Amino acid sequence: MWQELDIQQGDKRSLARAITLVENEYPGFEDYLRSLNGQKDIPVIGITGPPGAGKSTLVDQMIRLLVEKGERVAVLCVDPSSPFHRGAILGDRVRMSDWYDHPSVFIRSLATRGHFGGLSQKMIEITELLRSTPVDRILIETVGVGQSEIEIAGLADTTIVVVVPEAGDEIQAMKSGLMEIADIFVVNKSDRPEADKFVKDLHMMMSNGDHPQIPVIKTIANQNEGTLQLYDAIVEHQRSPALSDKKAWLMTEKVWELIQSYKMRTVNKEKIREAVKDQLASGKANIYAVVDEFKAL
Ligand SMILES: Nc1nc2c(ncn2[C@@H]2O[C@H](COP(=O)(O)OP(=O)(O)O)[C@@H](O)[C@H]2O)c(=O)[nH]1
Ligand SMILES: [Mg+2]
Repeated sequence: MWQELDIQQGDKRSLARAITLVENEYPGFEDYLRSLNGQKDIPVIGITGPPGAGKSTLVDQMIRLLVEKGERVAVLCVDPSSPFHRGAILGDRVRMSDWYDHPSVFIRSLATRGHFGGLSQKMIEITELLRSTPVDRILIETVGVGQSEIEIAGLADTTIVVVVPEAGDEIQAMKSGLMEIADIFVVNKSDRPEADKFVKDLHMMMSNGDHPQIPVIKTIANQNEGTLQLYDAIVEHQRSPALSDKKAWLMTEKVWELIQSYKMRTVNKEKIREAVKDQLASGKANIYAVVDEFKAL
């Protein structure tokens, strides 16, 4: 089964199959992941932002640009609202189908729930898998901001936060967390009249306080405007000395995340629920009795 997978030669069907097997923790998947020795330093670009901000449109334009430059691109999409799958609405499907069948492009959606292991664990493992294939760049689209648990900052070398121009008040409400994770801000939908004011406010917000000055790129993704500027900003970030420091931090984050997942593997929430019910039924529920029963496993 695993031996038949020929991902290091760039066979897309093998890669799709390998991802499914890893996603479902098919027996032997851990040995398989360890056996991949081709891990190269392939730049990983994360694109995050609220639903509807234009992330997929931007990724679509970015694929076009990279393919035109002769690059091979892998795209991992972890956005439940994304049209980056074959079952999407007609317009998007037509647009994207070009890429699904393009020999230099591999696109994969990752379910946000329903697979074994945690989502972060799967994102790390699949990114490592993609690194073992002959690609030049990996793009990961995740829906971010707010309630979402999808954490891209610990995964991507360059994190792009996509926002859209909104009323001045809302920028204040923008999670300061975004400032911490963004290497590049994209203000998409710059065809909106309030775009310039928004960009100005964004710069102002960054100059107040001790936020670093993050590049802000204006784009109109559905008209392919600003894509080239974004590409330049990505290249600049990937060449910056700051990135070599970030790499150690990133790998530490990933190791930490994987250890956490592996350690939790034997902890079964259903069984905890049973034990909790017993505790509650006893009339003097003790939280530590349950914790101790499970933490030692
Ligand atoms: N007006 C305008 N619409 C855009 C722009 N970029 C994307 N859209 C539209 O916004 C909608 C959401 O885009 P999508 O890429 O699916 O957003 P995602 O949820 O962040 O992936 C789609 O209908 C796009 O065509 C833009 O720059 N300006
Ligand atoms: Mg999307």
